[in-house]
Amino acid sequence: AILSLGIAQAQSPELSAPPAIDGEVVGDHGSHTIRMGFGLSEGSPQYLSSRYFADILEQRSEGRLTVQVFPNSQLGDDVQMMEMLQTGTLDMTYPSSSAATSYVSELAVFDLPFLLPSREAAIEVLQSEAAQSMLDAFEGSGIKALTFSENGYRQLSNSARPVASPEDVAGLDVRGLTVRTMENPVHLAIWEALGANPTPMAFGELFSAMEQGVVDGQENPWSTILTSNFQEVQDYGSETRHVYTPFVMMMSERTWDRLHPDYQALVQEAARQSAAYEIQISAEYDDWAREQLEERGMQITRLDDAQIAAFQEAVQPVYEEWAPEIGEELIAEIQQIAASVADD
Ligand code: TF8
Repeated sequence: AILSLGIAQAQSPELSAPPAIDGEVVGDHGSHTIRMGFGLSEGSPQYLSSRYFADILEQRSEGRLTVQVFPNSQLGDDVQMMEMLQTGTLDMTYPSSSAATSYVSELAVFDLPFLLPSREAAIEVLQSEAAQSMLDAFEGSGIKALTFSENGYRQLSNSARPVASPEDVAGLDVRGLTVRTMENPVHLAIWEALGANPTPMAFGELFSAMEQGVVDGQENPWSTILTSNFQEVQDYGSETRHVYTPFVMMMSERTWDRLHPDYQALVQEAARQSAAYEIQISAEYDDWAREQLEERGMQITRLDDAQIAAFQEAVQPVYEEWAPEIGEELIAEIQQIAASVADD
């Protein structure tokens, strides 16, 4: 009877199980309920790793620390939830770094197109001292940044036409694609350079904007496209990998300050462990998601090196405009870390 309801049950990918929870139980320093909101839906790597984070806290505090998870932008978008952290009306959130550049401007380095050539390089960067100083730089903002994890390589999808070149984005005889971007100036510059009409918009409004034809397309990792059912309103995908976006797991400084130092240490450790798990399943999920999208009818265009190079060339003006702002030295440092992996 349940099957006849006609609700398509999404098949699940085969994901690694979370590592067993070990480590000592932390002493009794009172009970806290921690509310965590974020943008993606149940089933996303972000959601699954948040559950793991909750399990670690719960087990190692013998149930004194509990985490309530609110997915699907139900408490607000990335920007709004960070503001809620500052005022203390929400305990935790998990935005894209791109949404947080108004707090820590250095984070915009991650918005530069084609900066991180491989996941291995990206992960090395996320674990670097340079990345740790970006987390530390939140101090005093009302937000305690705990760890980076992976949103992933962003890919273009749209409802108008297959895209294999910047010309396909800009349109020759037809108008340029209207592409939703995050509310981030570097992303706006990227899509302007490609000849699109970039339209910044909160993620939670995106599905209906595409459904109603307000925008032609958007760009996000395959896993996000699938877990958000964008394939229902987007016929075409292109494997552009134009930006690698990290997530930042963060807590309200007010909540942090209320926690006993032993609880703080536990929260920090659980954040790192769940981020490591998220990074692992994010890759597994993303590969699977691309296949699933094709199975569900999305026409995905893979781009060869020459085609990617054409995109890279078209977005060069973004570096000219933004590198001085973000810091030439920081960019060089990140590129060097990335290159050290490529050379291995
Ligand atoms: C975006 C981001 C989002 C995430 C999440 C929904 O496109 O990539 O998918 O930050 O909060 O807005």
